[in-house]
Amino acid sequence: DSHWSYEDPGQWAKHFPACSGTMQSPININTETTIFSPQLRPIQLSGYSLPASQMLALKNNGHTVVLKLPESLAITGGYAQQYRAVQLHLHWGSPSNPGSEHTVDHKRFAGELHVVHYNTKYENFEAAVTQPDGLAVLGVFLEVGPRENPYYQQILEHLRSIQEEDGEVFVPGFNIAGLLPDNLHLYFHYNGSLTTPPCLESVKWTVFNQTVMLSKEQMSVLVSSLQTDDNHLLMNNFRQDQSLHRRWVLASFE
Ligand code: BO1
Ligand code: ZN
Repeated sequence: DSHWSYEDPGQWAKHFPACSGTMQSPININTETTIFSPQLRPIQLSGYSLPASQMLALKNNGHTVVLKLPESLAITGGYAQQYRAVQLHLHWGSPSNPGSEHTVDHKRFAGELHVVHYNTKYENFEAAVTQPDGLAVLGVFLEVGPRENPYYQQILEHLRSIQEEDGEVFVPGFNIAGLLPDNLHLYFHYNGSLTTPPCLESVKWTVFNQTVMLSKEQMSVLVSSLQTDDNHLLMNNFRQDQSLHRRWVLASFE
């Protein structure tokens, strides 16, 4: 699964045919054509506050930085079914360009956090990833603001020690919910895919309307700390937006 790169997304479908499907992610969210759905309830998280004694693996996999999450974290509201957390990771641009995957009215944000979960009715992530209701990913837009964000700092302060591909470090647990916006009521929802190969169309996406702020210094640590296999800086790890085809985007708010 490592013979793909952000340099040639046109080649992805050669090895991973799902990448040319009709329910791909990310998408541009056109706020003029979303459908207000009052039955979309606030996203409810449980077990997201972890003690510092619980160490978590943080890894540079050559495509992103991944924080492995214990299965005790779960989404218990907002979705019709229960989903257990697996990992979270980030997408970003370069020192001069934003790098979120989703865009809103064609605005690209500085970066994007993805918290990946699988439906508890399946045995594990591998079983769920091939099912249309298998995964729930929470997407959070990152923007540059005036203050250091202490929750993101729990990840960012370790990036220097995993600058090489496959570098891994164990970091103390913290309140993972602090990485998400305060307001979990306002979001967009649609059916899509993994945004990287194998691009499987198994993701019920939630993209929050409220953004999260990182300082300018934190954003520059994110975009300039990690390397890929060929010792180049790991930058611009976002996919271009994909056609909606027959899909609609729901909004929890008017
Ligand atoms: S994303 O959230 O749509 N950007 C996304 C994209 C790819 C994966 C996860 C989320 N990939 C999978 C790997 C599996 C791995 C799993 C959990 O992530 O294909 O091998 O087990 O880390
Ligand atoms: Zn992602």
